[in-house]
Amino acid sequence: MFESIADKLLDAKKIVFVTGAGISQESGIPTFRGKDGLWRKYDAMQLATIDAFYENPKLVWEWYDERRKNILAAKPNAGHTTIANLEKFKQIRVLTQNIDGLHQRAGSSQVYELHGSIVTIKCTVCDFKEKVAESFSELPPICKCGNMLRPDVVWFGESLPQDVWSKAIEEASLCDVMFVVGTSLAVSPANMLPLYAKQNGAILVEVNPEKTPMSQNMDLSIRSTSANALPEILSIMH
Ligand code: BV8
Ligand code: ZN
Repeated sequence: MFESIADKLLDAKKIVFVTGAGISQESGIPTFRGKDGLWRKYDAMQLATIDAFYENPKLVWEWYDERRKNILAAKPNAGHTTIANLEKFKQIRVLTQNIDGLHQRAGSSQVYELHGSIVTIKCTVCDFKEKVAESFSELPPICKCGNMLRPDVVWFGESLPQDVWSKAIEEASLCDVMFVVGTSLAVSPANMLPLYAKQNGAILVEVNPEKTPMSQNMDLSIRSTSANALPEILSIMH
């Protein structure tokens, strides 16, 4: 699958992976598209907003609790483990829209969580923040300052963590090859990262069973699943 860019891959110093829900689909975690994107009768895009949270914090917490249970029960797949193993050969950076932490669990050491993490919670008012230890007896859980706790994720209409976003732009602008894996590129500003790489003359490779809005900008489009396609990159490195 990757023969046409094998030389570029072998010459590359820094390789960046921009990933989305598709890379975790083969770990049993639903994507946001189509029927997958619905929880009970709610559209994920509706629930992942600060308005939905203040309108019905218990409902939003139940959604994240259920997703966290699925995610903690899931295992990284060959897509995640390949990216982690490539660190033996190249400088690898992962810029992910996923909040599931599966890249880190697969062993990737440089992961930038653009949209936060489902395994961390924070206070809606004070600067309290901690990893989720146990499931909560009462929803929404209350902080010691008396205000509601919330998942440490970025909701629609909220800005990305500035330090993570500026680092992501830097890495995208300095890479030799960028793989865009398992994302519909429907959400901004994350969907602009391939543009930064293109501006720097990087090789752009897409791994997705379906076309995306940037397919025509790719140097190579692999119409396959990530767990099926990515391991082939390793065979080129050996
Ligand atoms: C912001 C965390 C500044 C929470 C998420 C109108 C027009 C344009 C933009 C906007 C607009 N109105 C508002 C905006 C901005 C908005 C936006 O982009 N909206 C979209 C919907 C139009 N963006 C924001 O609000 C961002 N903040 O801009 O701040 C600002 C502030 C105020 C006002 C304006 C601007 C914040 C966005 C972050 C939101 N949080 N997640 C949670 O997860 O609960 S986004 C969430 O959805 C994910 O993180 C991800 O980013 C996105 C889903 O996309 P994908 O991951 O790509 O998944 P998807 O299901 O869509 O696609 C899966 C793909 O995988 C498919 O292509 C499929 O073919 C493929 N696939 C499937 N299986 C496999 C596979 N590929 C490989 N292998 C497989 N096995
Ligand atoms: Zn607090």
